[in-house]
Amino acid sequence: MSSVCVHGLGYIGLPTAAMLANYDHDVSGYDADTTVISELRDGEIHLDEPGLRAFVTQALESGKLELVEEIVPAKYHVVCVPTPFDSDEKAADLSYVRAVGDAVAPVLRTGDTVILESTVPPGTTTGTLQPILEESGLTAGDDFALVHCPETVLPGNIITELRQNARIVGGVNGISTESAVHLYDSFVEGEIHTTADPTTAEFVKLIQNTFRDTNIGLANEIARLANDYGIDSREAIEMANEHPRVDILQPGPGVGGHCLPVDPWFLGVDSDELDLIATARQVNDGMVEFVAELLAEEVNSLAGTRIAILGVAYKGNVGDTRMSPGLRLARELQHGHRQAVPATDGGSPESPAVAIHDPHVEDPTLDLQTLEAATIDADAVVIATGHDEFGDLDPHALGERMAQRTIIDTKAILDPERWREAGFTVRRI
Ligand code: SAJ
Repeated sequence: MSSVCVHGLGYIGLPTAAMLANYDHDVSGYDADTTVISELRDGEIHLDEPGLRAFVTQALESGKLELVEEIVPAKYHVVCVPTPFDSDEKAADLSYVRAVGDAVAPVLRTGDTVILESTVPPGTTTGTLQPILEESGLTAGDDFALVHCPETVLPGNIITELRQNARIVGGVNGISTESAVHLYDSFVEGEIHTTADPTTAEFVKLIQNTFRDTNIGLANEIARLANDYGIDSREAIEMANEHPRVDILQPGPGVGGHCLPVDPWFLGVDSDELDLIATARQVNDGMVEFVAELLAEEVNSLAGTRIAILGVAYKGNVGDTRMSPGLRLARELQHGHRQAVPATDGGSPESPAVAIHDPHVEDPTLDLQTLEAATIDADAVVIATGHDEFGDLDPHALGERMAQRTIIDTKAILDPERWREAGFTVRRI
């Protein structure tokens, strides 16, 4: 089996490194953040992902995964570093990709393969990474293989999807593509497809997440329309999806995470063609304001009320809060929302007191409270994340603690009849 250096031990890199090691490759796991390395050495996994701890432990204990503080020569370099988006500049921050290029170039040898898995604007592999690597004096395609192979795994199900998902492999030439296919073939059970070049593979990844974001944007607009008509959007979408060629996703408080809210903008970095896609983004971002409006309708005036937000992870059963709709709603209620908060003293709107609770999130920078503390004397509760725990909430126990029995279920995980029977006013998106 081959030697592989995995660059970046985050949500994608760490499981990928462990996967390759558990499939008998000799893997060096590198992260520029030395605390990640030292925590992993102490047996701490910094990510909340089902099954990951045991999977990584197995790889480390077998000796096949070694944690390294310097980049080492390897037959394969697999790059899984973050590529954040600067929404003000409308530009992707490729500094981590460039840093990997700078660090790999001095150790690159003839016959090696460099695979970029990070999500990037089309053209990055050949336009940004390739020239940096070629500072080694070697030429991509002739001397070393250069490939984009986007990761596609769903947080919460990463280990299964790493094995089972189809992969898209686009190299700068046939030999590059073949070399990467050979590596993925050692653990991927899904189909491995090849594209003409890395740019197509980069584009494919972006349009996958854009399809999902735009579809959710449609669902969210449908939810707002359904609200105007006084009907249940979930029932309407379920019925619409009975048609064999209709598949509308679910509405909610907005779209979070590090992929769907960001990747559609990557498509527009070098293009002015974002119309529908940009509108869907705005619809999704506007959902927190819609939730605040629903709240204001139910408690009459938000000023002076206590609101409990349950769920600040970006989606159900994960602990990741990046671009979380729950946190955005908290900020909207406390600082941003003007229409829902009537002015009380000459135009200065008064905000409600907002408490947050999330059983999956550990973050000392957030003022997270227990369920009891967050909901005591609350005038309304908002379910902002579809954690399984929230589906098991007892309406009687919750109602006894609250000042008013109002619940906004943005993820439709509660049985509305049961909660209405317990005296609750229930609104859902
Ligand atoms: N959401 C809805 N309605 C839905 C589905 C999701 O509002 O019907 C929301 C979620 O609550 C969450 C957000 O969308 O806030 C994103 O969640 P997600 O589960 O749709 O996706 P991610 O961001 O966890 O992972 C996506 C996946 N992409 C696709 O399904 C096309 C995953 O396969 C990618 O690997 C990942 O992005 C990535 O890394 O790009």
